[in-house]
Amino acid sequence: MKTVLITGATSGFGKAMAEKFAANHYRIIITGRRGDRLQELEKQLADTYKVPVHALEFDVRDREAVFAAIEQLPPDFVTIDILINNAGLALGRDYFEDAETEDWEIMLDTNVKGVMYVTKAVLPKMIERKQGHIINMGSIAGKEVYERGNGYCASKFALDALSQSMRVDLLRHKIKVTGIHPGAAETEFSIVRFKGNAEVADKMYEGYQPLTATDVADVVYYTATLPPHVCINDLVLTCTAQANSFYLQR
Ligand code: NDP
Ligand code: 8X3
Repeated sequence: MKTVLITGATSGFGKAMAEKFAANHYRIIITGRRGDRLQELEKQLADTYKVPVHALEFDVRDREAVFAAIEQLPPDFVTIDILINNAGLALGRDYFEDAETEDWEIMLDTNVKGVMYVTKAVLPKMIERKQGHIINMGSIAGKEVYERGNGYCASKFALDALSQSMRVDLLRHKIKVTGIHPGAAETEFSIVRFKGNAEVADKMYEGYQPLTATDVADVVYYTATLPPHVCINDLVLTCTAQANSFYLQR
């Protein structure tokens, strides 16, 4: 039985991926900051799919907490085959001059440094075994900028560079690295971005059919289950109503 660690599994893509992998008999490690949701999902996956599930509660920005959590994994869960760096967020949608510097800090710390910490903590065992797959959840916002996307776009462009760097550096250890770049998908992403303003968040998905978390989870699962000699390096997916970063047909 293979083991997958999914960061940011309390909602959206991460939760859908946990369900997809559990349904396909993977051993699951789920992470996030909201302990109540983690507990609920741990129970749901174990009860429904009868697979071993372990929940780790930590903030990916907290370097010490990240390393401590990975070090404390129970013996059955230490051999991680697939790491999905999914935890991330956007905060604010303002012109550069109006954007909050604190929002920039949080996005860069979470979307870039958080991925570096978690990956560095998980890597030693993958290197030892000379196998593993790291999947980083980028964004179409990391391929092309859009108006008022400044800090979020910068964080996802940086993550794209990081995925490319990891792929080159980890090649000699036979570790696959995949960057996945979804376009607009309806999750809690916009509620978080607009700081709880559901009315503004809902408008983001009006008049067209966005991606769902399940659509993204299915694509990630496909990427993760290809034969050992095949690696999708980089994959952009959008709903059919979207082309490029913010061109939507409504
Ligand atoms: P959600 O808001 O639904 O989920 C985000 C997840 O990230 C939650 O589980 C949250 O858990 C976790 N998270 C956020 N900050 C931290 C942190 N500091 N430490 C630990 N966990 C954290 O959004 P999505 O599912 O849509 O987003 C998942 C990823 O996909 C993100 O990286 C996002 O940038 C990216 N993405 C989203 C798109 C979209 O349109 N929805 C499109 C392209 C990419 P908790 O709050 O419990 O910590
Ligand atoms: C989230 C997608 O286009 O809202 O990464 O930035 S977008």
